[in-house]
Amino acid sequence: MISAKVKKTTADIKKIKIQGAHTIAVAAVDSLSGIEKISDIKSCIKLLRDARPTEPMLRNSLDYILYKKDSGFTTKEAIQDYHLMIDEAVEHIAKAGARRIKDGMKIMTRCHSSTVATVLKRAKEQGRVFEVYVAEARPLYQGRITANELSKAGIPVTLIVDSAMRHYINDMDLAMTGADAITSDGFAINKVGTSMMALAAHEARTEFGMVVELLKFDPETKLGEQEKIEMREPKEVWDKPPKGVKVLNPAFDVTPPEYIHFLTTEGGVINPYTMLNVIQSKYPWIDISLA
Ligand code: RUB
Repeated sequence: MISAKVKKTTADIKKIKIQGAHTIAVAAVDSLSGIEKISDIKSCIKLLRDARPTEPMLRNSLDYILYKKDSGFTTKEAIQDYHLMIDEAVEHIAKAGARRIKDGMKIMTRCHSSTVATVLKRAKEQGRVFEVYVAEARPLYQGRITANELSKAGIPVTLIVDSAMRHYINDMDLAMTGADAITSDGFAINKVGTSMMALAAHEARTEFGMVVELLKFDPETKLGEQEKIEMREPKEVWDKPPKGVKVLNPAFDVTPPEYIHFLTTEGGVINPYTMLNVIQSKYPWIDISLA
């Protein structure tokens, strides 16, 4: 049986009422609370894991709950354990990420990544003085969530449209985003337009990095699967386009590893090519060989 809470959470994830890889994964795991029967858990997980296709952290997190249930944990214990693991991961990322933020820096980011926001807020709490340019991430403008959150934390923020990223990148000391997925060959998938930001940063010789939990690694890519790019409704871009005009709305794009200077993870600051090794030692329960 699928609970009303799981149905609602799945719907909210699909509609982007719940957004960002980390928040999606945590909401999905939390929605399993109170469901103990393994057959019910499996039905709920089946529904939740496909709520958005480009979200390995969602799938890895749900797999973790199943793994813990198989090891004899109650659902409540498995969820508590998951929270401990994920909170510890974010704490490591916040510490390592904040170290890279120096006084006087101008930093560009885009869309809304809770992980990026946590790093920037941590640097601010530590007394660092810096400012952030946020690209808005049309069509759903999640950049406004970031701008609002950082501004409330007392960080000076400037909002720009996505197409102004290259115009301002020369003024930046650092460009930094979150990620939804990292593949076995080190490619990173994040909100569509991120690859343009990385490209502009590369051209301007501005450092570009990502702050990312290791659970965003997609084990299926180890077997040669390509990360699926979610296609969203065209009407998010243009509600009623004129007849004859086709609208495409990919949610994400792919940034090649050669444009990514660092990945700040709970396993340390690494380059994208080494993600596989780090995740294997940190989370051996992710069955990479048989994925
Ligand atoms: C959000 C997005 C975020 C990543 C990382 O896209 O691309 O950068 O999910 O976020 P959407 P986090 O709004 O379509 O979900 O660091 O919070 O996991």
